Amino acid sequence: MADTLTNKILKAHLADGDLQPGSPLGIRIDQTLTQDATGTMAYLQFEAMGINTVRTEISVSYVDHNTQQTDYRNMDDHRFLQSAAARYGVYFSRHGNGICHQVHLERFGKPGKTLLGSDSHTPTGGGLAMLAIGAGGLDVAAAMAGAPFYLTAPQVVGVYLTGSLQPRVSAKDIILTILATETVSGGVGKIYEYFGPGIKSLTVPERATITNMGAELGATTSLFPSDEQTKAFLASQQRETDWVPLQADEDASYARIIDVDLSKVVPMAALPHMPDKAVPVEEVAGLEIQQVAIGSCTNSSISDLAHTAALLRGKKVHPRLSLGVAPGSRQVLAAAARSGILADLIESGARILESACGPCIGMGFAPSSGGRSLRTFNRNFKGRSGTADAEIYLVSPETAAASALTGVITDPRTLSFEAGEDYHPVMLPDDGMIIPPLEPAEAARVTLIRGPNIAPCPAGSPVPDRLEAPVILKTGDNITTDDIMPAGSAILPLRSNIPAMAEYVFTHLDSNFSHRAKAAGEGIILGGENYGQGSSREHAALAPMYLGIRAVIAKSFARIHRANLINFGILPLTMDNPADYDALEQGDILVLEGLRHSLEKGTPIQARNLTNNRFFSLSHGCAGRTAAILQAGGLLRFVGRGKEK
Ligand code: MIC
Ligand code: SF4
Repeated sequence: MADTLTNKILKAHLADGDLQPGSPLGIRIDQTLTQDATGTMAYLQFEAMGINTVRTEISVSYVDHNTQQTDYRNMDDHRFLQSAAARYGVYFSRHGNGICHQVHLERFGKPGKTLLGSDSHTPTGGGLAMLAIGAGGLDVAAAMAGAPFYLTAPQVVGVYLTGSLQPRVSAKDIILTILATETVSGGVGKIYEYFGPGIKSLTVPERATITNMGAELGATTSLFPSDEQTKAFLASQQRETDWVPLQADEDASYARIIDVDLSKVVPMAALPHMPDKAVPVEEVAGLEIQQVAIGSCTNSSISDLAHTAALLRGKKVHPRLSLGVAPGSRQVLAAAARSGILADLIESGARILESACGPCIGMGFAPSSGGRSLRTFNRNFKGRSGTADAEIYLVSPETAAASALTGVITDPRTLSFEAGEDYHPVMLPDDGMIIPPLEPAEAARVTLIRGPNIAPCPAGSPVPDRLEAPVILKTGDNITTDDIMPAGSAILPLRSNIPAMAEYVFTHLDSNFSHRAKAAGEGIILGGENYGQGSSREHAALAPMYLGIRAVIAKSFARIHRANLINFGILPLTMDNPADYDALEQGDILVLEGLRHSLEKGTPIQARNLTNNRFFSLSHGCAGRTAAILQAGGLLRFVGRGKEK
């Protein structure tokens, strides 16, 4: 039977279950990546599993999210991560070496391999024909321990590309165009596979921009074939031997096909505060801006910087605004320096920021109050920039650079500038900031370095048979993990200290949440559609669990967050009749009975709202392994019972 590329890779890694969309599936994981903000928990959990060394082909620990070192906590985390990498056979990419997804693409990614990363933008690797999936830290720890990764077998959606991009239109505009119609929840349970004659003209970094932001569709991942472009990219990294040709069979069938004629794509901007609110730039052209930021794992490749510099060369950024540029990796920064790109950026007035996530996760470069900021990033959720009332627009590097010159949102096609091909930047692979794993005997002698901010990971408790608890908070649709467990410079240093971090749960939406939850002892959260979209941070489950949240009732869930809730023993419940949402209010006391029986038998749960004496029906959608994890009180306890192979 003709196969999609997705199914070919899944079949080659099948460990459990089958590929029938919607059914549970376990796959072998070849590579893992962690970053510092999710990594400390992941290695604490790996330690709790009692395994000596990782059982993957390659595992890499990156430090890129919190590099500000405003006090001892940050460096303490880094030292812990470095010692854990040495202890468990993991590569360690040091602080300053670059953003995990960019560096992984450059140095470790291989076509046809599976990659599981404790970061939602792990699908960046799909640009290199890897099946690269984002997950919570605990799932990544389990994969490092050699366990299969469990997911719901996805539907494969084909994206058929024809034509080629017009000048000053770029890969970011392609994915923003797709987001505008597919929306931030359209990709849940799906893998987007790109094919067609249009892919030939797209380089690996351009493909990676598209697969990176496939995360914003809610998709399991996105995937490009491995072809001559892939070979050229690997050759530029002196890794040509890692290349294998890979593509879907000619007559492979897809659940649905989206047609995109690249020659018709125009510069796009996602309006505040959702990545899918994308419109042509010309519709918002002329709006005054105070800030421009170029970088993040979406748009920080050397060609992104070359296009930016070509536009800025010999000119100055508008006096009203501040332009920040964060190259994606040290390799990109060095190539920019050697080729003259960096000098042109500096001379234009750009502030060169560290090769790290930086402003993308609210670590500095926050906009002014009520400010309008143009960013080449992937998320513009309210408050994520560090300024609650700022307006963030997501755009391509070309649009960002053009607007940095004029001070207003500008369609780059309306300015004249050279393409940037004359820079000829050369990427010189240099692994000097990547510490390879130690020999096993030496690794066994390493002790983990734990600073005072590193608290043990709290464990969940088994789902009770009866739960009587209040609704602590009622939220709307598309609640993000940034809403649930915000990041930013004040909160990110607490990632390895759940009791301290729990104080900030929902703090931007409701500053009293943690207080109410603790006072209630046990509680329930009520959500709308696509609850928990966005990042992979398991802290958005772990910290509520610490506050006594036992169940989240929602209209629907985002994939990674639902898995994280299960991993920490919190029931993810959907309303059988979504209209019941309207009859529930914050403060209502709910009684949920027969929970364990329902987990065993897969039957619906009868819930009663004691406040208005209404009954309604809920489903958990769990069976087999996921039901058993909830019954055990989370994945760590489940593994502890020896049920995970
Ligand atoms: C993000 O972009 O939201 C993050 C910060 O990279 C997160 C991970 C985290 O919260 O540590 C993600 O995308 O998973
Ligand atoms: Fe870092 Fe931003 Fe990418 Fe997340 S989206 S990994 S914070 S650059």
